[in-house]
Amino acid sequence: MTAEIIKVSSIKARPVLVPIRRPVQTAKFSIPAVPLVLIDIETSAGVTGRAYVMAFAEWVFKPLVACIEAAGNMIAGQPLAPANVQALLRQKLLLIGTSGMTSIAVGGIDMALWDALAKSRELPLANLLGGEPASIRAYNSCGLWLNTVDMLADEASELIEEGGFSAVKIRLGRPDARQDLEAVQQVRNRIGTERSLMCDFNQSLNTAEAVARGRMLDDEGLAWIEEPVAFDNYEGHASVRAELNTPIQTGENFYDARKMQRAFVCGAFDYVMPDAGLIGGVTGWQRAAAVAEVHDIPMSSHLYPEYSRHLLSVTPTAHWVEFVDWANPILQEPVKVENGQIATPATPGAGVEWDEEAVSLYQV
Ligand code: SMN
Ligand code: MG
Repeated sequence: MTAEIIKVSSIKARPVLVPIRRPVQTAKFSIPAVPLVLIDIETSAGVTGRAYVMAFAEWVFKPLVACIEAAGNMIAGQPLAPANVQALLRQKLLLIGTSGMTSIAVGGIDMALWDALAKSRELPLANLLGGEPASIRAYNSCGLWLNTVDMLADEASELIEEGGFSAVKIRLGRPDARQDLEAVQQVRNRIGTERSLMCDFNQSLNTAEAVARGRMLDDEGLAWIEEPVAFDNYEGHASVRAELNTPIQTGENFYDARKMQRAFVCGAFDYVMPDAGLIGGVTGWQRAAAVAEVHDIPMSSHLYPEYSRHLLSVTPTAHWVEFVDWANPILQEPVKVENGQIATPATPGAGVEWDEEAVSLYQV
């Protein structure tokens, strides 16, 4: 018996601007409402693959939608074989490059193709990848932005209560270092020592500042210090790491497994957290997961909890899933956290279906 060869028929990309309860404010950027691009890929089997990608800023909508649609037109008529499609798209991008926007387009298309493939086989994505849908430990990343220190303890309590969380992440990088220390201590006092507290500098420091702030925070029991310096300053990450006991986390800006490997060789991190969109979707994630396994590095996810729960279900060194609820308003099945865990759905595909009424409300 030979399996039917399913082909890619067409692609649609739609921008939506989704309201957010606690607007993103880091030391380097803000996101007042969440700009997402929804991708629908029709196939000859009649199943539709779906994924969204984060555009990060509204001005990116136009070029990102154009990039996804142009790439989608190039793959129309191709077999539904995500790894081969990715190789083709990366080859087409050889000269223009696969960082940033082009990588997000490739990653989003890849996720939607894997969703279509899983649906066509009537399997949850985690099963198609050779594993089983698992329950993944989550930290709440939906708050503790660079806001007034006085409001953070109450917000930490709210964040913990939103899903019985055992961990939350705080953003740091205030102009006055003592305010960062104060913020960490206020939150720690509220959540107690039995819960984990991660922190993220969002690339805001230079190496010397990062060493100084890291030393200041080193006895606060932080689970990790994330992106203390520019993401591609691997040597800087390594210098900071050499000075501290607190583990260094990075990876949300890696756009392929090779960058991750380079950073590892430089000694840049203890933990890694690729972004499923930017690393090249399911295909790119699997390659990154192999690098993490080889080097025994705990691997967490960045954004995209819907896809990440399937991916972490099959990641040998799975660590934490970052919970953000930003796509929930447009999903038929919003991501839920119970007892601090995200359950991976056992329905075919990734479990990403649009609530079309909400989509029409937020489409721009
Ligand atoms: C982050 C990145 C992008 C958007 C919002 C927040 C942050 C994180 O670096 O790790 O969550
Ligand atoms: Mg981060």
